[in-house]
Amino acid sequence: MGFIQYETDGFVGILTIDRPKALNALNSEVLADLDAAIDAIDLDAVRALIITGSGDKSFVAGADIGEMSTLTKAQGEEFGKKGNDVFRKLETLPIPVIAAVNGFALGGGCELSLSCDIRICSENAVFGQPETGLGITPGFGGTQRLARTIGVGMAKQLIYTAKNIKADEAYRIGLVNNVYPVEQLMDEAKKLASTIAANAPISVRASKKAINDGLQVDIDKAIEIEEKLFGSCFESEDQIEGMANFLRKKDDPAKVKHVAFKNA
Ligand code: DAK
Repeated sequence: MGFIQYETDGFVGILTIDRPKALNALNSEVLADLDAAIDAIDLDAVRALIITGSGDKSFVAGADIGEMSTLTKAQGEEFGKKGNDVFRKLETLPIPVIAAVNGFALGGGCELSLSCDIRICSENAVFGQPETGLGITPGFGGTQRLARTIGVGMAKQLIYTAKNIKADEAYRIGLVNNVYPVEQLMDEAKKLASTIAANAPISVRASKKAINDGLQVDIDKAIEIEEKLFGSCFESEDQIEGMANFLRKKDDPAKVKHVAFKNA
């Protein structure tokens, strides 16, 4: 895929946005390649996905300003929809997605990380929504997902001021879960992804769906969503074996064994 590299490491998929000359900025081609790369992920073989940027300087430095600079109103809306459709596909991917933010995550780059389940970053990471300084609004979900992630007040401050923040501030406001030295970031991302991948895939997927879908509705409906997804795990091989393993352990600690969860 032209602007996307994809590899797997055990149950973990690693998707790299690869346009380093433009700091991995998102133009229409990158978005189309990202869309196709997400579609091509074998969800029977991969249990967690990591997204990162190519090079040591940037995750994604935003939507491509050159491409956007001459858009008409209609084209602007179309470009926004293209990005939103891809980001929503990522957000609703059945498996967890970790953004390993290895440098600039500005505008569309910050928004890409927000459509992932978990964000971790390197010490050189820089986050921001510079759009109001460019005469536009955030257009790939930033006005919606940033507030849902870090709270309305802080999201408004970041968007209205267009000021960038460094990794330590991103950690302080809960935009990222952890900050690592640059050279450790991918190892830590893989460790986190592998820990997730070692748990029962249907439970992890059902948990992601319950959290995401539940956040869109009122608490009574949200609890119903959880009930349905909780119920859906029963009679699966993983539920039967996971619970049997616990009971064996209670009976005789020597009988404990590692459960190799399946997709069943
Ligand atoms: N777009 C295009 N090219 C970019 C780019 C970007 N966002 N960011 C960097 N580049 C390119 C530079 O032009 C330069 O290319 P050459 O000149 O070498 O050809 C190359 O990457 C290296 O960049 P610099 O030379 O500038 O590198 P520095 O280390 O000096 O600076 C920087 C790094 C990240 C601070 C700087 O490049 C920068 O400020 N970049 C722009 C960051 C930014 O403002 N990003 C947000 C873009 S706005 C919407 C849809 C989407 C969006 C909004 C609305 N709808 C349709 C409603 C999203 C908007 C955005 O993402």
